[in-house]
Amino acid sequence: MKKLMTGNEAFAYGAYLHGVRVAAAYPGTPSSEILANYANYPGVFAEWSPNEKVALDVAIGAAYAGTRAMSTLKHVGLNVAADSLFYAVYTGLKAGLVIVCADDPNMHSSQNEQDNRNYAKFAKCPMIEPSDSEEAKQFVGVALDMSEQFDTPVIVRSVTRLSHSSTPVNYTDEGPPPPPEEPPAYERDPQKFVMVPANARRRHPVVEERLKELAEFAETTPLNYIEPGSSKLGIVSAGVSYHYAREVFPDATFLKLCMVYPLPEKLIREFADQVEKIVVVEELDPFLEEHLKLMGIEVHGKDIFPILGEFSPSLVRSCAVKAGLIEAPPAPPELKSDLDRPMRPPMLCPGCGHRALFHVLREEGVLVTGDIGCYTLAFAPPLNAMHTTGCMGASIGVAHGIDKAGVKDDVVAVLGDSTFLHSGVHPVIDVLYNQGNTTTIISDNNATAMTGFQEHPGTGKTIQGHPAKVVDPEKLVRGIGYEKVDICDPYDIDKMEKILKDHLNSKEPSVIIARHPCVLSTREKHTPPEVDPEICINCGICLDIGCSPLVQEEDHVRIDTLLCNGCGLCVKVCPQEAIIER
Ligand SMILES: Cc1ncc(C[n+]2csc(CCOP(=O)(O)OP(=O)(O)O)c2C)c(N)n1
Repeated sequence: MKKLMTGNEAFAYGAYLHGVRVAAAYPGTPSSEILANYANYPGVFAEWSPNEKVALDVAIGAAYAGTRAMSTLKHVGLNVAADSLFYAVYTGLKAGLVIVCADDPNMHSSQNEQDNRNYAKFAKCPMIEPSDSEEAKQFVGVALDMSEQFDTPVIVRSVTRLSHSSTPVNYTDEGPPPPPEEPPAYERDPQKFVMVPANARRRHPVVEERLKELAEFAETTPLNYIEPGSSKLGIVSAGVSYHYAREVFPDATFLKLCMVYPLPEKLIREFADQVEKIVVVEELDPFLEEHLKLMGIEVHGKDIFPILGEFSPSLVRSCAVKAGLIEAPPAPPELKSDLDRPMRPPMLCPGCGHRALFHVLREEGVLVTGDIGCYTLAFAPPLNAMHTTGCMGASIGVAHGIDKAGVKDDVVAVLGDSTFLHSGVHPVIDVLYNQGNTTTIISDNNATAMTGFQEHPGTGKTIQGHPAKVVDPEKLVRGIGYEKVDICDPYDIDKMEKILKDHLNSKEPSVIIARHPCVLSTREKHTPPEVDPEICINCGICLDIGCSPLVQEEDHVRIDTLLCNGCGLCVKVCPQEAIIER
């Protein structure tokens, strides 16, 4: 039987089918649905961990204990988990460990574009790359087998297009292998698992030797193969780019490399001998291209295709035409360009608590170091109320650094509740320990909203929706030693302003928890207010809160009652009292 599955559903199914019993992740687009789907299978343990490093350590622990394990993350998540990846490559494991890592070419939902194939080389960790959902399912099994055969974690690389597109998957009703009858017994082996320098020095040659064995494996594994075609042109490709290239160069000879690290040099040379010209079609970095060049093979790649962004069949085709590799196809029918569509910039939802908080921050004129979450949208007009954003958890350290540099502006750090628990705890410790006086504002909507409402340690529920202990940010920061901590609903604008002023005037480090539940999770809707056109002077002040139901008409503002959720923020900000609660 065949079933349409997204790449992420297929990764989850593959993990279940191939006996993964423990999986851990922190959400991040485009990888989040892998764990969310996996958690629905029977007889498995899945957890949302507070961050990717913790998740990978959990998976490593399970694999040390002889249980097949998986950790899934987005590309930047591997930056957070890299320390753990590197040690796990040294220690090896007792059972298979697969890390499914999804890159985001074109940064659909990310702060940077990075090609995590580089991590495979950097960490000396094998990597394989599926090109569709069927391969996604199968490759999880392949990775687990490789992991056990070579005693190393194996990374399976995805990209947004693969993770989120649906293609057919062979689906059986067969379940995974039956669970072991006895609980796993931990085999103590400190020489292998305690990476003090003396042991690590013994493990490094093992890693190097293993890489050689893996390179030999790459030569013969069915993951890498030549598809014969015209000898005039040879295409080297992997992952989703392979399908684009297949469409554009139907007659060429292909080298499909599903194992992208280590690479099969003999197979590559064999392929190179068969063709007159070699072109590498790969998104992002010239990873394969550089390897071939290092082997002394003449090859084209980034001289034809861009290093930036995401590929598509039409992009590959137009680059190939420009480079004279193929004839220009007949002109396609004219499509309406993007510019003809109405612009819909992303905006905070009507009723979002972040909006009320950032309205207050803007009114106070404070410098805001921001973080990553829905609230990052506050940087954009008309709010214009966030002045830095880098990566998750960066807001607090950056604010502390600005403060220590001697800047006289009032500075606050703002981050969400999920982000705080991901990577905000250590920087608040730093501020306290190093006598900073930064005010940290946790904009707490009781959700990991931006990535799809995954539970986190503050929500009181596990990934399966079971009740869990709540990690209360207030108790946490008080426990660390913060004495100045206040909680306020940002919709109470007057109180919020008062608390903010008080914290900014204080000489001690402090925390404000701006708490308002996410409107998308509560679905709370009140009666929309009304604008009295007789009173409205069209000053535009209400429009500055950036709420989509507020529409400017010729001589007054109108409220689109379908969109409005009746939060009443516009009522509070209107200086004319022209917006009236009903
Ligand atoms: C290292 C890393 N992991 C994951 C992500 C994806 N991501 C961005 S923001 C975010 C959490 C957002 O939740 P929260 O801080 O509570 O803010 P909200 O969106 O609810 O306002 C996640 C998971 C990321 N950008 N970087």
